[in-house]
Amino acid sequence: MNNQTILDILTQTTEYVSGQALAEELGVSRQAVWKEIQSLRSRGYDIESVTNRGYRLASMPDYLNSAAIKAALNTKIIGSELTVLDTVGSTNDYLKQSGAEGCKSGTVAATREQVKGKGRLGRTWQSKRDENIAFSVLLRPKMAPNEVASVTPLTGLAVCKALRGFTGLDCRIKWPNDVIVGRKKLCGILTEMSAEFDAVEYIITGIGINVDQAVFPEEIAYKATSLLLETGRHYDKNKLLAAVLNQMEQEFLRSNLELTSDALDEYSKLCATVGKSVTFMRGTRRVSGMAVGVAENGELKIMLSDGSVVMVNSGEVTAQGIY
Ligand code: BT5
Repeated sequence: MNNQTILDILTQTTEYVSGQALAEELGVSRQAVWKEIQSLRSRGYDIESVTNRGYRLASMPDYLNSAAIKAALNTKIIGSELTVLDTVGSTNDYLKQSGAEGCKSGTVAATREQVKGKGRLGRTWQSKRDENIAFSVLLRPKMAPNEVASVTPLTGLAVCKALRGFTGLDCRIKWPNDVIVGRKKLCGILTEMSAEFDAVEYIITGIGINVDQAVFPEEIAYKATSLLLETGRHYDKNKLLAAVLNQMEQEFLRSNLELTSDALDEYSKLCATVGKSVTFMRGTRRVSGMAVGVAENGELKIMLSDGSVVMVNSGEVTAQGIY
């Protein structure tokens, strides 16, 4: 018998469901239902049982679990296949394997623990078990590899809006796609793709959000923050993850994965880098300028001291006042 199915039924109602009804719906014995209820209880699901009425889900475990995420999801594509792993090296790498095996567009892999989280350019992403959210989304858009650049800012925009809506915090985007609060990093995004010469096979967008972590390792403590540190509150990680997935689907469908003028406008307004003095590497030289906007292809527009405007598409741009 499948846990998911009993959970699916119990999460869809606040009423009691009789053991008989569950058994009939699942095509199993009442004894099998009872065993499964015991197993769910041992994993942290608080399931009440009342004679002659049946079972009722009183509360779910606080850690990431697919039933709770699905209960708060209102998407058609993103999350139509959704797995929550107990532990994994990297959710991006996990989905790469699923992508190679043909998983469908919109597949999501989240994990309670990520032990080899990846940042950009070979850096690492640190995350503690059950304290933070780490997940990846695989998409199979019909686009050329050079069009994929829009996905990163669109994801940053979606995550930033979802976090603002969910927490009320004044979250901003640090170009290209960190989500920050004040001067500190709350969320990192890593987009990777597999492509043929002229067509994308799949894109994987991996997102790490610091939720309940109160203490960060020394080397990142000066620049990392979490929802707990910012608000003093514990947020429901399952609802938060669902809110981010809901917003991502809305943003992606609305823009057809292009950086439309509406999306660009919103992105620029939420971008903390725009309007700041910045420095960046040009060849071997460090150059300073003023970030004046974001271009349609997601590049950062920087005005130099002679008034000329240059575009920067990746790499490191350091904005004054932000880590
Ligand atoms: C990122 O890279 O910010 C992308 C992070 C993406 C993580 C997600 S989690 C799910 C999915 N699976 C993966 O394996 N990865 C994705 P970057 O801009 O290169 O920033 C990395 C730098 O952020 C590190 O070198 C640290 O300085 C810092 N850092 C590491 N962990 C952090 C944390 N939890 N909070 C804030 N900063 C952190």
